[in-house]
Order: sequence, then structure tokens, then C-alpha cells
Amino acid sequence: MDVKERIIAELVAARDRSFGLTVEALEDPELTSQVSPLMSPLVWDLAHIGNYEEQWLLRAAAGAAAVREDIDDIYDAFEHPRAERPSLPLLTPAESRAYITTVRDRVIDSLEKVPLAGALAGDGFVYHMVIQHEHQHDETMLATHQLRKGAPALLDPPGSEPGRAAPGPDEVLIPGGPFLMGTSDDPWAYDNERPGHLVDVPSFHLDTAPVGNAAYAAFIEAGGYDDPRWWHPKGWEWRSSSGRSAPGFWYREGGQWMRRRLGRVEPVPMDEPVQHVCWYEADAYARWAGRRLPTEAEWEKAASWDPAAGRKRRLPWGDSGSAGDHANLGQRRLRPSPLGSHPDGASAYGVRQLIGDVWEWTSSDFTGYPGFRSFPYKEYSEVFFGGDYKVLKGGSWATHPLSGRPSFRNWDHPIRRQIFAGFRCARDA
Ligand code: AVJ
Ligand code: FE
Repeated sequence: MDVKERIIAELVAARDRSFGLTVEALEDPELTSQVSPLMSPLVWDLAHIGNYEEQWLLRAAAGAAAVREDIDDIYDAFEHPRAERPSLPLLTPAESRAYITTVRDRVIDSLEKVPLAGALAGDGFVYHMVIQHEHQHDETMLATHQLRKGAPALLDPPGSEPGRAAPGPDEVLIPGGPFLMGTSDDPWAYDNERPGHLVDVPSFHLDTAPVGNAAYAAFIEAGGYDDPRWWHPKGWEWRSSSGRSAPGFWYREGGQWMRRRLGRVEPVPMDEPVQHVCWYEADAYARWAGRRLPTEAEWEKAASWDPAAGRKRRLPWGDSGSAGDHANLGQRRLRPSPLGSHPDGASAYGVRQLIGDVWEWTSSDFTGYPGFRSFPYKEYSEVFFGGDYKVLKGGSWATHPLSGRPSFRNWDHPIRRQIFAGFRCARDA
């Protein structure tokens, strides 16, 4: 498959996914109402996907005429914070579907004549950016579905049980030394992953699996939420003012932990990675356990460096072959895989489940790498540098495989827990 055929196939797959998450059965008010001030109405995400595609693939890459310049403002994420979006004169669900389909048809027609050359379209960059953008909003839409109470349950796809093997050691030593962080030559990488640069990482120990629900429940049982010794001062403030005392969507029934997951209620599976914890909770757990969160550099080195070959792998297990038995990505399962799953996805150091399952909080703030250049626009990454954001790595079960790479960087405020985020622990060697 050449680059353009691949682009078309990925555009089609992304759109199938977006329409699947906004099916007509969900018509008003499921699509137009706001389930939380943290999220957009689903119909905003849907038309925003098409407007972004219009701006980058039609107007910028193909130099074509605008379809709906008049709605750029409504779908500009910086003009209107999420809380404000339901009060905008949004396109209806039917209008949104028609609009994004018109844009898509014109993009496909124009692709034949657009040379994949130059800064924007060279190696297909801007197309890859738009494809990943759609999938990122699809993950956001799944977080919106998760927040909705009393919604029809999303169904687990059949036959999706992952391969498992007995867990290995709890942690491994990652010997000190330099590794290549980020990338300069991945045609799918965003500006914030560039340029690739050497970082010397001192020896440390890293957990071979994310922290599981059983371990996290032990932290709760031990009174972890009531002891300020474990909490960052701002975390203690968050804990006190929010009144939270368990991960998002957990509640007690009798002696048992239950959870609400995408419209159904079930006992918390104790062998799954914990998700819906904020950075402050992850940080407190780690301190209670006598450990700490890994830095972003530690995490990425453990996920991508091949010490025998002295080079970076594109994925933990090698340079190609995404998802499948290697990782739980792309909404194939609607939950993290149990601890010990996907042994074929282990990194060179024997660390498992780095990609997929849950986003992993790191101790690092979101900033640009040395030599960072904003491209193609400041609002993707640069405007967030130096803000109150922590870096998350590895993607979740809801992240598309196209973004499930060790160099990919996600970020959010340390109080956020509607995203599919968990963590693993590290300690100094
Ligand atoms: C990288 C997930 C933080 O959702 O705000 C979507 C991705 N950027 N549209 C976000 C994004 C522009 C971004 N995150
Ligand atoms: Fe966006």
C-alpha cells in the first residue's frame, strides 16, 4: 500500500469509528446535551472533527475553497471552552454528519492532485495529523459516554479476551545510560515529540505492570485518602475539597467495590489496572507504597530503548506490528486488560502493558524538547507548555494504534480523572 492508499484507508476507518460513537440511535438529546462541564456535547466533537479536516486538508494542503468558513469560530476549541459549547449555535446531528461527509468527499477527491511534499504534506504529515486528531476526539467521546449516567450500555466486542502469561518479576532494573527520547523521523509524530535527542537516565527500577485495582484498594483500606503524609500539598487540597475517596466511578455495595463502566454496573475486577485516578491520587499511592512515579524520560526509555542494539524501537516489542496480541488499543476491548496480559508486548527490558490499557501518569511537566519548533500551529502543543499539566504516556484501551507509540505525549491537569488514566511506580536504584 502506498502512502496515499494508506491515508485513504485510515481516513475511512477513523470516520467509521466516529460515526459508530455518534450513531443515529443517540439522536437528540444524547448528542446535543452536555453530560459534564468537562466535556463537549458529542455533536460538537463530530462537527469539530470535520472543521479541523476542512481547515488542514482542504484549505491548507489542497488549496481548495472553503466549505463553511462561517462556522470556524464555533468549532475553535480556543475561542470556546468546553463548558460554553452547548450554548453555541451548533449544527444539528444531521447537519454535522452531512457537513463532515461533504468535507471528506472533497478531501478524497483532492488527494490525487496534492503532492506529498513540502513542510506540511511531506511524507503525509498533515494527513496523519488529521487522522490522529479524529481518533483523539473519538477517545474523548468515549470519555463522554463513560460520564453519562443511565445511558444504553456500549457493548463489549466479542472474542476479545487477551493472551495472558504468568506475571514475571514485579519490577526490573533499567541500567543507567543515554537513550534517544522523542523522534526526528517518524512521519506520524506531532511537533511535541520532536526533535529526537539523547537523555542520560540514571539507573532505576520500574514496575513490570501498571498498578492494579487490588493494590489500589489496599491503599484505600489502609486509610490512604485520610493521611496527608502521602499527598502533595495541592493533592491534599484536591482530596479535601473534592471529598473523593476512591477512583472515579467506584462505589461500595455491601463489602464490595463496584464500578459503573459505559452504562453498566459490575464488581471492580481486582486484576485490572486501576483507571480514572488523577495525578494526585497516583502520586499519593506511590508515596504510600514507598515508591514514586517515573519521569517521562524513564518511562520512554523503558518502553523503547533496545540496550543490546543501542537503538530506539518504534514500539516496545519492535519496529512494527501494532495492537493484536501486543497491546490493548483502539477500543477493541472497552476496558483495560488484566495484569499479565499481552506478554508479546513486553519491551526489551521485560516491561509489560506500556502501550494501551491505561494512560500512565508520569512525574514530568509538559514542556518542549530542546530545539522544539511549533508545527504546524502553536495551539496543538506550545500554548500548553509551562502550564499546570502532567505528561501521560502509552495510550489507553480507547487510544487508536496510530497514536500508541512510546514517543507520543498526552497531557492533562493533575486533578483530571475522566480520562482513561492509571499509572505504574518506579524507585531509585
Ligand atoms: C492531546 C488529548 C490533550 O484533546 O485537548 C484534540 C488533543 N488537540 N484537538 C486534547 C487535541 C486538538 C488534546 N490532547
Ligand atoms: Fe480538536
